[in-house]
Amino acid sequence: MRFFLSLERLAAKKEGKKETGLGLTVKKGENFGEWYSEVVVMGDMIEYYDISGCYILLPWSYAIWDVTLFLLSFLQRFLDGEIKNLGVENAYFPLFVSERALVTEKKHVEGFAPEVAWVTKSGESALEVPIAIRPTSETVMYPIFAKRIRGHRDLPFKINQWCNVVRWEFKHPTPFIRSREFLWQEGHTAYATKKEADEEVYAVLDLYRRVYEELLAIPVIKGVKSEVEKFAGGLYTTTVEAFIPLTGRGIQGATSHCLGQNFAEMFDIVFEDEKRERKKVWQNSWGLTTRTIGVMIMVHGDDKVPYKDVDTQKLFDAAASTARQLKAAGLRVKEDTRDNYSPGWKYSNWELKGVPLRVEIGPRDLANSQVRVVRRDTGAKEDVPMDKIVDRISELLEEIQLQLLEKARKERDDCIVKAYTWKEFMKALDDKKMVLAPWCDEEKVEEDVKARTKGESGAAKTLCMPLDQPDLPEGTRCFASEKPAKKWALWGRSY
Ligand code: 87F
Repeated sequence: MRFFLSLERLAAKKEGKKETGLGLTVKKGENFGEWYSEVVVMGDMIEYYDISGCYILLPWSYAIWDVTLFLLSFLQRFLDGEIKNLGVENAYFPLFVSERALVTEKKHVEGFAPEVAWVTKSGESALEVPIAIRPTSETVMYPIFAKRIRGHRDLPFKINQWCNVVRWEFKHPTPFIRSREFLWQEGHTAYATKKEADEEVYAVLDLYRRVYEELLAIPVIKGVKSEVEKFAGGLYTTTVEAFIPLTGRGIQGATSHCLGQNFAEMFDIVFEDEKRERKKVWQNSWGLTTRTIGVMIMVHGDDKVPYKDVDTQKLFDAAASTARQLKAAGLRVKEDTRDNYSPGWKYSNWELKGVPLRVEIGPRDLANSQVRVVRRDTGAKEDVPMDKIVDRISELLEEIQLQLLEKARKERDDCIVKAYTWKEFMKALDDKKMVLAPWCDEEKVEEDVKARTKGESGAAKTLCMPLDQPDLPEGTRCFASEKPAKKWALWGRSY
């Protein structure tokens, strides 16, 4: 799968659309990669940039990040608010990392080293020591943890940062899904005991589940990563895994790690406990990125670009009053008062951007003191009396949100197949399914499965060991090694 369109072709398509009123040229089910590229460009979400793997997040997509994560009015600044509810404070650390700090925790950077970008020059002169651009902030933050954590009263110590990070990836880039610079929040915390750290790992994981399910209407599976797939610098990694039905690929939605005491050891983050003994702290780190936006487009994007004629008379006053009421009720409203486009063209334009609910006001509506409300997901139209607009539209938005989640959940569930044997496993993979299989939980077996499934569309790997485990009767064997199975693991190809 390639997500690629030349800049020129895209520009031409965009221009062509303006002139002809036509929208997408490919269907989601026919060429998913091209469809995705078209949607993010023609929906005014992304502009391409002259550095490969870097994209401009236009207001229409940035608003999703903003609204979802900072300002979401009806869920009250959802994620930021919830992070603060966990007792975590926001702070900001520098973009640049010294080489010395970066290699303090060798194991953590080892596998990632090729992805680290360096600044080597200022103007024409070489820097005395090159400076790395943060790919993640463990090595930036933990010296400060070491300095500020002294006694048990300084714990727990909890910091979150909203920022950009840079990872010079060499895999094929895809807007939102895999870009060389992306936005995220990274939470970093330190506790006196493992028990407290464990509890937070799962509290944060559930928060991430809620971002996906409650805000973006995307079902996710909570689970633990295998030893092969976990973050090597930590103790264990938990994940929320989403699924893209059309490509049959799993995708990691966000992660919450328990780092154990590895970083405490390397950065000397110690505290004096009640008995005046020196102890290493237990640490976690967790992050959620702008990948969320890409997953949302991939799961819920559609081919809808209708074009129809309606009365072209502009009823700006009625539109303004409607918008005012809806905004006062905390809804996000955009009035489109452009008079150089036909209503049909405007419908197409907003459909392309994914607006869930359209309110039309024509002369007949005005005469009847009503507006016409059109749902994107079902296409259903209904006339709503002007004095009931706020209640009815709030209700409809709630309903759309729930139905989107249910629809995506059903589609996802239909793509999970249980396999007890290698043959069943391969059949399911070929059918673009995720596979739930009894597993012996041995690293060598996972590497072996990877090797045996390596093909054009990439090897299969464990996505996670779901927290919610089906029954595993005594005597069940691993689908791959035929050794006694220890747990159910979810396998699949992934992004
Ligand atoms: C790329 C280059 C250098 C991922 C990297 O998941 C280092 C890294 O440490 C690296 N790519 N990682 C793992 C990040 C771990 C962790 N950091 C805080 C998270 C969530 C937020």
